[in-house]
Amino acid sequence: MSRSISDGRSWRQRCARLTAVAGAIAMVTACGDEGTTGPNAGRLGITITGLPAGVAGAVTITGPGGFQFVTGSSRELAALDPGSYTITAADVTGGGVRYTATPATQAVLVTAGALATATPITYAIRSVQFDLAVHLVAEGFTAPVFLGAPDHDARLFVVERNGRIRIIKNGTVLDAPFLDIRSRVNFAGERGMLSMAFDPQYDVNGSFYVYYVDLMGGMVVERFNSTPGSDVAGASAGTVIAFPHGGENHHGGLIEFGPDGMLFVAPGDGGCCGDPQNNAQNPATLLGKVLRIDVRTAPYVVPPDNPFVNSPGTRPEIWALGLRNPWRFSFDAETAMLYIGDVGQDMREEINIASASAGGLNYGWRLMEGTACYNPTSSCNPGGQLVLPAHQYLHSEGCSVTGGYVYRGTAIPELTGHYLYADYCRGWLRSFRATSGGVADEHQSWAGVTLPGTVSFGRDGAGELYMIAGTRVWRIVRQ
Ligand SMILES: [Ca+2]
Repeated sequence: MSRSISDGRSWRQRCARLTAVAGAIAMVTACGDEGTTGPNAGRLGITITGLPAGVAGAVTITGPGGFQFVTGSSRELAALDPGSYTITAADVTGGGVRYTATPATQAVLVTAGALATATPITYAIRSVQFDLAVHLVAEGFTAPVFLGAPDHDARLFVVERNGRIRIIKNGTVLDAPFLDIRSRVNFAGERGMLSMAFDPQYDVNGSFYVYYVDLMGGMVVERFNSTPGSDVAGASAGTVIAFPHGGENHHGGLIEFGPDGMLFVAPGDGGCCGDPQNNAQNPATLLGKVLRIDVRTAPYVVPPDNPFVNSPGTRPEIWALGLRNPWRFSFDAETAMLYIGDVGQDMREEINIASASAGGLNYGWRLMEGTACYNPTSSCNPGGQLVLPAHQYLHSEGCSVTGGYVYRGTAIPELTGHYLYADYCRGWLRSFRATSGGVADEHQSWAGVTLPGTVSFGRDGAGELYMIAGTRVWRIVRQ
């Protein structure tokens, strides 16, 4: 699959052609001026090797005057303005195999009347020659269920499902909890305090949010104010949003701010079996959805660009629908993508990927479980409107997906951009990297990690990732 937009002619010819086709002034600007001819023109030779037939490279050459050219194969560029040119070679995929280029970037000086030659770009199959492991960070927690930290904060905040937040500081669990609202949290079965999120302005306002099941069985997002950097939370600033649930399971469990600064909340479908109330497809309830609200003011407001603000009968807080128990979701700010691990019914565990700005998507439940019809058992997606998972696995491989994060830390550079997830029963750790189109690619199974009972991942202030199982918190490291 070629990503090249070149046609073998000089860049000046290509620009003229594209301009004629597109009729766009912008394209003329993007191409720079009319180029250089005669004795003042320079040339640049590009060599691309290592790819099998039918797989094109992805090499971008930029230079003076807004010059830009993309090629998938070796070629010589002519009629170039003298100056410094930057050559960037991106990874490509062919036949399910990813190829990485060396050098990935280089600068070449083009001089008048001469041929400059770039260092040959060699593609090779990307290989992983290491494994991951986990190192114990701390233990002895009561039903730890989540871990987070403000950006660039060295502390780790561990949410205990009974209603406390504990701090790990300099490798030690502090005696005094950061927060203790056990008297208000329904801690039984799957219920409890399930996650927390730091305000995007935490370093200024010290605010954070918790998501829990209250004593009446309802779902609550509550805001607390504190002094930034303090090891003890301040007073409650009140309920942000609350809504009934009443079921014994499928509360969802995560709250997180998106790259847009809005708070996302993902409640489960209300519990039981097969979503008997059909909540996930019911636009009048918040259950089985992803919600998006603006909490910069109290009470919260619905962002005007939410997808259903003008749809009568649909709760305007709804960002996405058709979810069963989106226990863990996360944003990858780098690519502005949303990953949702949706726990399946009896057959299929799934991970969904979408642009963080794509509202109104229907992820299918209870019409579908993963890629299969559920209820009804056939003709469940006649219009093709439902969003199918980017990845699923069957219950022959596990029982319940624990969604994780895209790795953006610095300790394991090879893992950068890869999404990690686990299975609660089997305790395996796997990863994939999503293409820009949201397709799961480069699947890896990390044999060095087996942690049955992995209930959640965590992410610290530097982007390193953690796994939580039993009473323990583990850090994911390179083996
Ligand atoms: Ca689905």
